[in-house]
Amino acid sequence: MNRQHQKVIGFLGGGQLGMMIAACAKQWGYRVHSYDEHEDVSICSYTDKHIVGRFNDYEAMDAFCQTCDVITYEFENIDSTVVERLALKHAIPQGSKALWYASNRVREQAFAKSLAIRTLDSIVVRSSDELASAAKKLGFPLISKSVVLGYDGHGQMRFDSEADFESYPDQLESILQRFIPLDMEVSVIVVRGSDTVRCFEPIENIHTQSILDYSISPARLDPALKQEILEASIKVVSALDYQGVMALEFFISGGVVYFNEMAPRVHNSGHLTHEACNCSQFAMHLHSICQHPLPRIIQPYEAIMVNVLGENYRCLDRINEVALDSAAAIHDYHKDQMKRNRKMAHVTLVSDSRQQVLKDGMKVRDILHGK
Ligand code: AIR
Repeated sequence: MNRQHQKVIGFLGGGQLGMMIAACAKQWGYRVHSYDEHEDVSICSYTDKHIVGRFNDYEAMDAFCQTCDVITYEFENIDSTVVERLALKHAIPQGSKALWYASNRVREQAFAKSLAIRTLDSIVVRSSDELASAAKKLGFPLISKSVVLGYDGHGQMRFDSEADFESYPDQLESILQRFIPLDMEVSVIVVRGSDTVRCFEPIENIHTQSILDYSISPARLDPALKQEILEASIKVVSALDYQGVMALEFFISGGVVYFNEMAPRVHNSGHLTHEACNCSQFAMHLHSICQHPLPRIIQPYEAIMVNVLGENYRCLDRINEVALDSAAAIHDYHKDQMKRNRKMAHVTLVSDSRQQVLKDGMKVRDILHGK
């Protein structure tokens, strides 16, 4: 029998991130309603009711929220001004402030600076002429990142000399930064409840062509840098009056920490918490938005998570046929269409030995790459 008295959790956005929170919500006995621009999205494997609509349609989103007890968003491409209006009437514990900053790189960088968190120098550009004058100040190599709608490497370009500026699309607003050699890219998954803030162990991220390739946890960090990163993360989540899971990304270059970006939602790098920790980022997010007390986070395992993109998806079945010392868990996103560079699934491996889990993780990655 269904526990029909249970709360309805509403999801704005129904991709894999929403899907994994929804799976946890269903396990706990909640009902799930979802709203997305597309039919047949990942969350549909778990949802009780799915509505298709635009992410800037206040009336449709308001009608959707009326059917839910608590609402969460899982994607930055939702209009923050609409969420601001909705939050006046409905329970949206993440609020709209974090979304407003995170959906625009100029605002996001200025916000970090206002909290005295170190960022890379950046200049806003809108044309190849502006690129040329900014390049004189910053020096090569450079990277431009579009101010809005830039996830998974969308809207990023690298420039090694002025000759590369020709390919820059006119009118595109980007922030331009020096492309610096990195010691490490690190993310922190932080969760803020009604009266507690908890952090997962920092995670080491390896990107290939600006898309997360694999993540390792815990990150091999100098204790002082780890402390600095955790303090900055707690400062951000608290300043935004945010409730839920938030991810912050940092660069470490020459032993110095720089804030890169934040995501007011669960995060790809945090997927490994599902197997590595006593409480996953998905469960923590639910605890937080449902106003439950937050459990203390414990991570008994060394973990690696390998992403599976469209071009690697056909090799996924081979993973279960290989003998590995570490336990490998496949998470399929149930997407309706396979595309190059589209995240289709991930594989997490855990072990008590870091060396072993890295070895097995690289084996899995090789299999996915057809080796
Ligand atoms: N997502 C959101 N920001 C970054 C990522 N990866 C997730 C969300 C969103 C889904 O990606 O879960 O709903 C969209 O995936 P796709 O493949 O349709 O672009």
